[in-house]
Formats: sequence, structure tokens, C-alpha cells
Amino acid sequence: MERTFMMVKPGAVARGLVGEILARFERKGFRIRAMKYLRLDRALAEEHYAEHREKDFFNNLVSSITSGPVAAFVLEGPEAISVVRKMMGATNPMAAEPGTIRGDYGLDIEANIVHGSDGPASADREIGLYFREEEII
Ligand code: 3AN
Repeated sequence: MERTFMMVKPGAVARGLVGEILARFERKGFRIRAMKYLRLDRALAEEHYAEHREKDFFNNLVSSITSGPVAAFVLEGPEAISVVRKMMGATNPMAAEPGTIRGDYGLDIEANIVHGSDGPASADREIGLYFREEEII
């Protein structure tokens, strides 16, 4: 069993897509180990996207992720990290395959609907950024 961090971003929350997106992961068989509805402050957003600090889209990325509430989850299942990434689809929603979340719900690369950890180290790091140990059930 593996755990990963998944987030429904502000644009998708505003469009009322939290339930629909979460339902895909539940139907697939993932177990929800933790969930939280929150608005990121700038410090948490910069920490979350620390690896992109030097990118020209960094400021827009931070503005976008702090623009409204997000829904954050710890999902657990076999190969959760790569399966969640596969279900999310390519980073660029215009390239993402139909049938994936990004392929089905959006066109904007900076507000690309969902975030999912890209490896075991980032899963550990991101789960720790959003959840205390006792919040993971
Ligand atoms: P992913 O979210 O698929 O792991 P990353 O980690 O490369 O992709 O990028 C993190 C976030 O940065 C993406 N979810 C997207 O919102 C934004 N992003 C990535 N590449 C670009 C880009 N070329 N232009 C604008 N925003 C981008």
C-alpha cells in the first residue's frame, strides 16, 4: 500500500467539481485517509511549489493556488502515486488524454484542476505540509 497527496485546486472547487473528482478516485478503489478544506496562505503555497521557485510562472502559480479554497486529501492504495498521476493526466490540459481528469475538465495549464504528488519523497513532504500525523486515519 502506498499513500499520496491529492489536491483539488481553487478553480475546480469554484466550479463545484470536488465531489466529481473525488468520486473518480473512490470508484477506482482508493481509500481516503485524510481530507481537509482550506485556503492556502502565500507561505504555504510557496513551500508547496518550492521546486518551481525559479520558473517564470511561479508567481502566477502561487496567485492561482491561493485564489480560493482547495480540497486536500491523502489517498491510499497500491501504487497510489503513479495511479493518481495517471488518472490526473498530463500537466498541460490541452495534451491530456480524454478520460483523464485534466483531459476532461479544463484547458488552463496554470489552473489545471488537480495536483498529485510526483514521487515517494514529494508524497511524504506534501502530506506533512498539510496534515498532522493524528489527522491521518
Ligand atoms: P504536475 O502538476 O503535473 O506535477 P509540475 O509539477 O511540473 O506539474 O507543475 C506544477 C504546476 O505548475 C502545474 N500543476 C501547473 O499548474 C503549473 N505549470 C507547470 N508547467 C507550467 C507552464 N509551462 N506554464 C504555466 N504553468 C505551469
